Amino acid sequence: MEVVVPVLTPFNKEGSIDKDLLKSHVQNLLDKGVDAIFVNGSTGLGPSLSKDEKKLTLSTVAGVTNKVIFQVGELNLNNVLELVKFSSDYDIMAIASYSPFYFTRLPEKWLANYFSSIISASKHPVYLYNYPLATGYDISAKVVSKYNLDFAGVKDTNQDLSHTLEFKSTFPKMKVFNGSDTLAFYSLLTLDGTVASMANPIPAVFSKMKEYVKNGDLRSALSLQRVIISLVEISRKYGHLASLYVMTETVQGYSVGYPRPPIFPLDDSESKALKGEIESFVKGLMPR
Ligand code: FW2
Repeated sequence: MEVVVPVLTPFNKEGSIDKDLLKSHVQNLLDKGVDAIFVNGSTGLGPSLSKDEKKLTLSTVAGVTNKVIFQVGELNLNNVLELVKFSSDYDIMAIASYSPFYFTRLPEKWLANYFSSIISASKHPVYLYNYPLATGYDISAKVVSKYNLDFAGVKDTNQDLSHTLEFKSTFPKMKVFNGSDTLAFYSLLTLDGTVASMANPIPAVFSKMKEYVKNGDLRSALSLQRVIISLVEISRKYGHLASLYVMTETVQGYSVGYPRPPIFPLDDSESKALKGEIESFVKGLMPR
């Protein structure tokens, strides 16, 4: 059972990646008990990172830990395969990719071709990142089975847990994660773990929840899930992705820089209001 963090990518005001902030954030997440780091995910603004920036996030995070899943998805398959090749020099757990997005009505077979090209090129295990709401494509267990895609794992970002569970029942050996913060407890209980953006600001809550689930104290685990849901609701009011930067700084006490437009940083009054809400919510409530 694992807590995986889709790590935020810290940018400076000019829009370049701040490697030092990324390194120290990753180190803190590991110190707080998370099991692995998902690099270039949605939370890491992966779809807006260039190929070279994706390489930079990998080399930076791999300098801290080998518990890394490296997301390589792009709309140019040559770039994707270059990233796959680049990853072969690193000792990491796995690579992952979402579907090519934006283009509508791609035949299922083309999507399968995209993933099988990655699988054939990779020396690392390959995980599917299935996020139908964002990509427009649902690479379900049935699709994976139909095209014999040899995925070692899947991160299914889906509010329908039964959709994620179908991967486990179809492929018992596959590592199966759900990627929704609001289902983290259920993912820990029924799957191989959770990939949770909220673990950026509150890693210790997730590791505690995992411990409760392990020890069978489901009531306590569920009370932490409720805390997570409340924080997700607060963050969504201001824009979830940008809010995570402010929340992480507020709760953890260090800067993780800024998001990069079109994920606009919160302005001063929004940051202040969000900080106020978080501080009053968090105070005395939970381990940090
Ligand atoms: C990622 C995740 C979490 C997301 C979820 C979407 O890569 O950022 O899927 O936060 O709202 O796995």
